Order: sequence, then C-alpha cells, then structure tokens
Amino acid sequence: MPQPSFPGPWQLGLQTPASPVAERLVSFHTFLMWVITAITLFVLALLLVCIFRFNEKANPVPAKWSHNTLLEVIWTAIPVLVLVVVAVPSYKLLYFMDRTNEAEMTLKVTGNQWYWSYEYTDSEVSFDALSLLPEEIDLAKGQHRLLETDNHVVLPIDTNIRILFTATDVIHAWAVPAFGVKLDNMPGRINESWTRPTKLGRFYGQCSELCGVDHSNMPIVVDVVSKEEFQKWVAEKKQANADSAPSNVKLAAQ
Ligand SMILES: [Cu+2]
Repeated sequence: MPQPSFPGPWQLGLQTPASPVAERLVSFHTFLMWVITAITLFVLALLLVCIFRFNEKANPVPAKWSHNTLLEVIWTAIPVLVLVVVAVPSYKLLYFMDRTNEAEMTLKVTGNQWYWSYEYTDSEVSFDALSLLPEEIDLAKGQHRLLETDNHVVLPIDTNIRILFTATDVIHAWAVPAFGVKLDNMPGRINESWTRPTKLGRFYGQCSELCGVDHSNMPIVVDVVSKEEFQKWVAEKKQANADSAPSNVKLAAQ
C-alpha cells in the first residue's frame, strides 16, 4: 500500500490531492497565492513610495489637490477586475464540487455524537466507525493518534462516488482533505457531494464541525482499493452482516 495521506509535523502546504476536486482546489489555492502575493507587493511598493518620496524632508511643500478622477476610476476598476478574475474560477470549482451527474455508487455518511455511521446504499452494507482508544493505538506500527478507527471506509479507485451527509443529533462535518471533501452533516436534512479517488492508499480525516465534548474523537479512515478488491470487500461485509443478523433479530424481538 502506498504512503498514507495524513497531516505531517510542521506541514505547511495542503495534503497531496487524491481526487479531481482536490487537485483543482490545490491549483486554485496556488493561483490565489500568486494573486495575493502580487497585490501585497504592489501595496508595499506604494507604501514605500509614499514613505520616501512624500516625507517632510523630501517634500517640504505638499500639494493641495484632493481629487483625481482618472486615479479614482483606476483604483475602483482594478480591484473589480481582480475580484472577477478570482470569482470566475471560484464559482466554476464550487459547481464542480457540488455533485456528479454520473454517480456509480453512493456512500451515505451519518454523524452521531460521537462516531460515524456509513451506509453503502447500493449494496446494503452498513457499519459504524468508532475512534480507537489511546491505549489501542500502536504508534510504532505507524498508527496516528486521534486518527484511527475500528472500521475503515473502503472505496474503489477511479469511481464516481456520490456522498450523502446527514446527522442524528447535532451538526457534524465529514471531511477528508486528500479528497477535497468537507461538508456539514445536518440533522434532518441530506447534503450531497462527491469524490473520485485517483490514488490507492489510506486517507485520514476528522469531524470538522464542533459537535460536543468528543468532537476530537471522531476520526475518518478511508482505504482506496482496486475495483476488484472493493467487490470482494462488499461480499465479505454482506456475509458478515448476514451472519450476525439472527442475533440482531433476537435482540430486537426481546
Ligand atoms: Cu462531530
């Protein structure tokens, strides 16, 4: 399995993207950094010109005029232009992230205080994922503090996956940075987004909406596997669910 994707010590940049949305988010972020840098340098240059050219020593007799129509048009038009240049790709990306028209499967994610429930609505597979206790985590084995769960979400590579978000109690937010997915799980309604994993491996995320005392204890682990492996996993999960069904039925009947 390739290197897992998780935040590293002193990491400055974003996590390596592993979906088309995340790739676009990273390049939009880079583009914005250039825009911001250019504006900052320009303003800094203007400030320096004012400081050095118009201080009392260099410019003892100040000019008395207070309006300049051309200048005012320029300093209104250029920021408007900058906003348009930023807004167009931003809205394009927002709509790209919104939903996929060709979903090949659906994953429903339900937030609970304080664990996640997952449903694979096409294959009747469902389970809960709980955070591992500190004493269950083996850092030497490469496990990560506050990021490991007992049950992993398994997703097939190169597949358009519709993700539905909801919650049973308060607002949570299912977020996996490598996929560029982060959306609120709202009680009483269903939000939608999507992903298409482009890399095999293990990806980590966390609940990203303060949801109570154990908010920091609802991590997310996603394993992206080949399509064949995914089919095998679904079959195994279904079998396991079927095996445990009678005892559930018994419990429900009591
Ligand atoms: Cu939460």
